This record gives sequence, C-alpha cells and structure tokens, in this order.
Amino acid sequence: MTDLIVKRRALITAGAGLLLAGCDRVAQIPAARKILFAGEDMHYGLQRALQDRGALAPEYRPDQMSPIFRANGTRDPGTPAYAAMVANNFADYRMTIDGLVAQPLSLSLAQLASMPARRQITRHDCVEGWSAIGQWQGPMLGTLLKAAQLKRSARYIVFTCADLYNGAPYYESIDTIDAFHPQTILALKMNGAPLDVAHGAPVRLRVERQLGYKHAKYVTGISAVASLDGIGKGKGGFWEDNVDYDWYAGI
Ligand SMILES: Nc1nc2c(c(=O)[nH]1)N[C@H]1C(S)=C(S)[C@@H](COP(=O)(O)O)O[C@H]1N2
Ligand SMILES: [Mo]
Repeated sequence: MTDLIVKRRALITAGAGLLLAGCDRVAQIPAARKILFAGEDMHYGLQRALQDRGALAPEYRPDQMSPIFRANGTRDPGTPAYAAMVANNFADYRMTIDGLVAQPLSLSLAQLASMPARRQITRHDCVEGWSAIGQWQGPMLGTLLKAAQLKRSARYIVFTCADLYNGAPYYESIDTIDAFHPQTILALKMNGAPLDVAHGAPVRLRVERQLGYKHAKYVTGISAVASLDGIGKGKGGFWEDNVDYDWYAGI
C-alpha cells in the first residue's frame, strides 16, 4: 500500500467521508478547506496527500486572455517613497534578497530584466469571487534564490511590499516548495507591457498554484527565513494575520 493510500484512508476514517467524492474537489470547497487544513501540523501532510505540489497550473492560449483584468486590493501604494520611484520610472528601485542566503543581493530593474525569464498565461482566482486570465513574464523566483545561494536552513520566503495597511507593509510568504515551482515568477510584465501601478509595478509575485491574495504586488524585499514567528502577527501574510485566510491557499 502506498504512503498516499495510507494517508487517504486516515483521512476517511477521520470522518471526512466526503473525500470519496474526489479529494481535489472537496479541498476546493471553502468550508471543507477550513476543516481539512485546520491543524498546523496537518497542513503539509494533507496537502501532499491531496495533490502533487509540483504539478503545473493550467496555462491558456492568447485568445483566452481576459479583455479586462481587474485590479484588487491596493491599486497605488501612494506613499512618498513609492511616488518618487514612479516619478523616475523605477530607476532607483532595488529588490533586496536577504535572510538565510550566503550571497545577499540588491538588484535593479534592469538587472532583473536581463535574467532568463518565463512567460505564462494563467488564471488568477480571487477569494472575493472573480477570476481573470492574463499573461505574466519575469525571472523564476528559483533562479534568484539560487543566485543568492539560499541556505538549507531556509523554509519560507517572505515578500515585503511597498504598500502600507495602517502603517504596516503588506507582506506574504510561501514555502520553499512553491518558491522553486517553475511557474513561481517575479513578474515584470503583464500582457506584454511593463507592469502598471494598479497591478503591482514594478515587480509582483506570481505563484500560480495559489489564490490571488498570495500574489504579492509592489515587491521590494525578499527574505529567506526558518520560521514565520515574529513576522507581522506570525501567520505568514497580511490577510492571514488580519482576516484569518489560510496561509496555504492552494488551487
Ligand atoms: N502588495 C499587495 N499585494 C496584493 C494585494 C494588496 O492589496 N497589496 N492584494 C492581493 C489580492 S487580494 C489580489 S486578488 C491580487 C490582485 O492582483 P491585481 O490587482 O493584479 O488583480 O493581488 C494581491 N496582492
Ligand atoms: Mo484577492
């Protein structure tokens, strides 16, 4: 009997008989997600049993792209520091990569743009009930983490953003599995043009196997850490801290 079957049996005997209807589908029902992924330690085991973390999110054809891609959350950080960056077309922008890395980096937009890039047409799903298909282009996060010589002790990658909510920066985090997923990129372009302010200029995360709120816009800092304790309120992201969204928002 495979490990996976043992885990599925354990789930079913735990009372989640609904799972017989199809694990992946049940995992997408919000109420079921809350129950299934309630315990901290159960998170990983369950997610691994339910789906292959390395699988690719669906990609679409250019003719399937949405004519209008809504902007959500912050549409302009509006701080003096951000406004100054916009004013000189992000010439002073730097992306810092620090924390548990042997080679901390500070990269300009031109340096990021000169790296090998991935381009993908994917569907963005927001928990508020809308979706849109768009094309994204930029270096894979994994390429950057390798360049920074990520240490083995790193477990999470934390993204700090230029927009503030009640004075604190928006932030998000993912684990190293998603960080090295091939569709996890730092997008510099959307639909063939440099990212606009509404969609996260100059750099935003695309982490295609997860819901919209994980796709941090206006990223200015990337930090590799061993634990999320002591960052924000410790739950790994702005919405996780403040409205109890799941940290792992897999789709
Ligand atoms: N920095 C930052 N990133 C963010 C948000 C935000 O308010 N600030 N909102 C999130 C949410 S809820 C969604 S659905 C997407 C929206 O991305 P879009 O504006 O490109 O559609 O960005 C996510 N990333
Ligand atoms: Mo969202």
